[in-house]
Amino acid sequence: MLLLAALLVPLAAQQAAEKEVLKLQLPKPMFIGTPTNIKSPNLEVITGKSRPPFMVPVGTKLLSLKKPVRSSDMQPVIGELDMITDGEKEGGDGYFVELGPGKQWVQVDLGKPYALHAILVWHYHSQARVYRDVIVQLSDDKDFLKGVQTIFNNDHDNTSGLGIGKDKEYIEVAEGRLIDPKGAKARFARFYSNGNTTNDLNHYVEIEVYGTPIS
Ligand SMILES: [Ca+2]
Ligand SMILES: [Ca+2]
Repeated sequence: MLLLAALLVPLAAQQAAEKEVLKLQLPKPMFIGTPTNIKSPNLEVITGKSRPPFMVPVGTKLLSLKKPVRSSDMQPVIGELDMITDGEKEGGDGYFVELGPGKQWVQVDLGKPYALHAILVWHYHSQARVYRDVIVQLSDDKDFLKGVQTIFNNDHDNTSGLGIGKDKEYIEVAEGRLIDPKGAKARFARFYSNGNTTNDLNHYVEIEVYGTPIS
């Protein structure tokens, strides 16, 4: 009996944790090499290396493709909001949405809550830039008034007034930024930014949200 219990427990734990590599389709890089001309007090150490494979639970799927997008700026300067979830991730002109200056957000509606296992963001990748005050929040409330979980925040000095973030700023590259929601459950994902090192405007090429159904 004791032996049986000892065998069963590890097996169950193994099944619950069964993982596979997240498969991504990445756009072509638009610049090569490690940019050294960007100075920022909260910038991560630049290694120039590509991201290692990221493990997600077996069965994780892309949930955000063609899902509706809302924004604090519903009339973008360039492009349309639906370009943020259209699956096109190239870096050149015609692929990015440009939102107005200062603090702006966009949010993706997955239609219902899912358990989320990976989120990728491409703000802009035809030139090395750092976007300011990148904050990613999850909620089941479309207005983000209740049940808000913050899963990424690199606003180290609280410019955006959503709290001090402990994450580092980063340079945009073609592989996008992967944020780990660690299985958090939510229907809506909201993304803040506050200009960038080139100008005061806010840009998105694509957002991808990956997850599994909630049983
Ligand atoms: Ca796109
Ligand atoms: Ca800040």
